[in-house]
Amino acid sequence: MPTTKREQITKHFGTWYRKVLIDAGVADYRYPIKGCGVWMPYGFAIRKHGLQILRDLHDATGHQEAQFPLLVPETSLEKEAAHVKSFEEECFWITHGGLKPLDVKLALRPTSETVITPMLKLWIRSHKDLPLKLYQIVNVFRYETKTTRPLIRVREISTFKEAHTSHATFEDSEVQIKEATGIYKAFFDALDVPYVISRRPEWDKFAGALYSDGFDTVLPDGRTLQIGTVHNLGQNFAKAFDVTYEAEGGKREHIWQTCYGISERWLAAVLGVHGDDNGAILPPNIAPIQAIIIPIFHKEKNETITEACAKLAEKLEKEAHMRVKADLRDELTPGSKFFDWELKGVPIRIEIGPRDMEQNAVMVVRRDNFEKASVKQEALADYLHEVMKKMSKDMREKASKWLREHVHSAKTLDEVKTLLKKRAGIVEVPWCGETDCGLKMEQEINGKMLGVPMDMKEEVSGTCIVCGKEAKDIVRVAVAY
Ligand code: 5CA
Ligand code: ZN
Repeated sequence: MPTTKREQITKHFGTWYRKVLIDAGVADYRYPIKGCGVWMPYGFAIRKHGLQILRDLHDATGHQEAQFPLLVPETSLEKEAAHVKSFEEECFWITHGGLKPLDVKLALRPTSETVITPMLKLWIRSHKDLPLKLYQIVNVFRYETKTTRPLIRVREISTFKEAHTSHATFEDSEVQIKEATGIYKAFFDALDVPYVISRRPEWDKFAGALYSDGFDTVLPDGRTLQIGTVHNLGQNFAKAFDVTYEAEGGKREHIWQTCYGISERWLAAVLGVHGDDNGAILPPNIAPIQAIIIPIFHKEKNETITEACAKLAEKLEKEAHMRVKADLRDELTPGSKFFDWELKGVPIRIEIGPRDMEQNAVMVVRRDNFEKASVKQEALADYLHEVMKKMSKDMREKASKWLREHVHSAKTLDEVKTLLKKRAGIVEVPWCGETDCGLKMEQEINGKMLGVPMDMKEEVSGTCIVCGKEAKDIVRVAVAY
């Protein structure tokens, strides 16, 4: 019996990851343009289920889905000074229409503040139009110069969920930040992916924002991955595009904005956080196939068993409302079918052999721990729903425990360096709050400051690990993707 092992995935994560993406039929980045990949049918199906959860969470909280153009005129992109400074080098630029040079260059949107805000100016008149909460799920383009990695750092971000909200007051925008944070928590909880939330330091906040909060998880190689960000934009874009509303006294005020984004990185996190040496392990919530039924016969094909498998698949789909498939391929042994579906991360395997047939039972095997149980057919539907719930809970707990074990605290630069050299995960350290010390810290440790914890009460004590002055904050640092 195979057991869950995480040797390959932790020691050779890059190799494991690339192989699983292609061999499991998730995504293929061997396209002739760097950082652009293909969603293969199985990956596309996982994506669809994940996005449904994300859409439901937004729709249930009064967000409206819309879609804006891909192209941004340079004249719009350059309106907000900090924004253009950060993004102009990261844009793909269109300079020609056919063979004729364009009067105004067009950028492929790197994100959509400068696409959406000019339209808000047309739509928002009075306080009655606020709040306005919009989102879109589209592709955006960034000319990334760091090493590209499938789903993790791509140049065509093909699955960019960006929400953009407008409010009458700063206080309302702060309430929105809390709601957005709650939506992202719920999303990652549904994927059983654990995270920490940190307020990014000034030098790493989103260009044009007052502040940015990042969700980070730790991948099996000990590096952190930013899996989502929530930004309070203040009135920076509203002022740049002069978007105002008529307040109750008749006075015109600039709107307050927030935005928050999640990309296909959520799937990279799901694969990395849950996978084992046999391949992917998908949370039942987003698995395109929740249970795979495999006929077991030794020598020759057994028609009765084959038929029972096909029938059971149909029955579970109809009566238990599960996504089920029977693997009736003649040319493969049961063993090689197991291998295939394990690689693809199907949560539950159902085996039917001659003995099971006699007892009117089936064998149920969990992908996450290979636990087996013989279950009577009549009790199967309820049993499977229970198992899926249990599995999701166990996966979340296992992943959370692993993350907790990869958060350390340290009191000196040397301790941090040693921990990060071993790729031990996240380290919490005291910091005086000065930018100079922060930048020096990043340089010394060869890592990044994730920022001040937003998901726990900080008890600040000790001295800055760089300058030795009294600490103002505890900050998280890590080697980040
Ligand atoms: N306008 C804001 C909110 S939508 C924005 O663009 N924020 S962002 O730059 O932080 O991007 C949102 C999220 O997209 C990031 O937290 C990160 O998880 C993901 N992301 C950013 N760049 C890439 C990339 N090159 N490949 C894959 N995902 C990315
Ligand atoms: Zn300092």
